[in-house]
Amino acid sequence: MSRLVIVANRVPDPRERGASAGGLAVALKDALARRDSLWFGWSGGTAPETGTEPRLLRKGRTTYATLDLGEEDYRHYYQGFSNAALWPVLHYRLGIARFSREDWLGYRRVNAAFAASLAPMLRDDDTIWVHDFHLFLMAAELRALGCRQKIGFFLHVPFPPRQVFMGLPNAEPVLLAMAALDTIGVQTADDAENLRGALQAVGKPEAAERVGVFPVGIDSGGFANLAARRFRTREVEMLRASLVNRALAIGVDRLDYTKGLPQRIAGFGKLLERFPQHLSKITFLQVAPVSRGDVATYRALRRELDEAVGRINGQYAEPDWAPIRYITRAVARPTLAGYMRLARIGLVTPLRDGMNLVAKEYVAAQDPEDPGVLVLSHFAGASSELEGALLVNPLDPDDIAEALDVALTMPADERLARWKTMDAAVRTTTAAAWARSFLTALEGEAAAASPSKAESRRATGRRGTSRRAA
Ligand code: ADQ
Repeated sequence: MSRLVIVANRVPDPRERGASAGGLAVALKDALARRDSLWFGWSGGTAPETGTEPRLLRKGRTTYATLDLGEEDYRHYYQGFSNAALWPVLHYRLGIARFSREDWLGYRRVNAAFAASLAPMLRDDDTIWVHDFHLFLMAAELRALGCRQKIGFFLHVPFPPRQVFMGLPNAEPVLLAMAALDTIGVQTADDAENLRGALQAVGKPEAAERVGVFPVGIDSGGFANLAARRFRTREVEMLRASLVNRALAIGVDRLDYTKGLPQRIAGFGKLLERFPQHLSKITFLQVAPVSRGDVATYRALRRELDEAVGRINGQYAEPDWAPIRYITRAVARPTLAGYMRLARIGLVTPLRDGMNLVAKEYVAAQDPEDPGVLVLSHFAGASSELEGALLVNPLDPDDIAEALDVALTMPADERLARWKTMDAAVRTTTAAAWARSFLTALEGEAAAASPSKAESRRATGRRGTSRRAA
């Protein structure tokens, strides 16, 4: 089988395995296990100038090739165009996007530099799969260098309606560059419709036809096992003991303005105000490690949350109960899995989200005998698959409060019935299924069909690496 070349802004650290590895590494695990692969992208480090010769590291059948970013390029390509312009626009937040020509030039420069550095490493029959909005121009740059391989692209975040995207001063060159792709994957039918509309508007109807929907998933069996095992550990036991029989609601997010955290805190405050019967009966644990702490919007968000949490705790806390526990440090994934299993409510209320894997992880983590309730934003991609969730408008604190009240009083048989439909969905659209269906679209049936070793082991009931790694 031909080699798979993954191109992504960040390359995972090959020393981190299984549960501790980054999201994309986990999602691609099965795809990478079945064939030789090259993973190319940014090392995560900076240097005076962006590198040209990638550092190579081989592990198993995968070679990791990384470049440092020059300090200017880090500022303009990463902090600037990717995080301050594309990220908000793609999440429908045109009003807070910051545009500058220097950032756009930096973005073009890095996409071109990555392509120039990757091109000499490519073999004629490689299949190239580019990930996410940092690298919209990559395929066009590779084509300009004469690369004729199949190139696919997956957008992990939403794609907004054409009228919103066109607010990006460089919308047109970005869309034109996407016409160089053979397969363009997005998370939901809405994203596909929006992207097709935008491609048609710039005169690329043939590219619009290459857009397909590939909802990303998790390793649901692996996560369920992890949660069940971690449930019995000291950390989870300590949390359980500290609740003193109160219900736990949990939120787990990167600290990002797309995740709807101030609105979520306000919704929880509304619950305490409007439904005082729950006072001292529920504890809300929000885990939100700081991300992009060097961007001003993110620092402002942190201050806003500190204040909101303090206000609600000050207003409602008792000497033996604080309504909100708020952690901005990272918590290890296995521990989070155990916490999710303990929580009666999973509170996942992004203002916009490509998919939101936390919603799926919460479902997978539940005890099948006594599952909790998922309160989920209409505006997360996951809402189209998880029909058993209580769907809310994340901008409306009253809606969140009412859903929390329903969740807290929901009879066990309804909880179970709702969870079963969600669990079936999460077990169907797994990470492995996502990668397989995308690669089938890109390469054709035959190339992507043979099962990986990990899948064969699972099918025959033998312990696979995902379980051991957890
Ligand atoms: P993210 O915006 O990072 O991903 P999400 O899909 O929710 O959002 O989370 C990714 C992973 O990070 C999950 O596995 C989650 O458990 C983990 N994580 C989140 N908060 C954490 C915390 N506090 N501590 C430890 N781990 C945490 C982008 C898009 C999403 C899309 C994914 C995958 O923005 O919409 O679902 O890519 O395509």
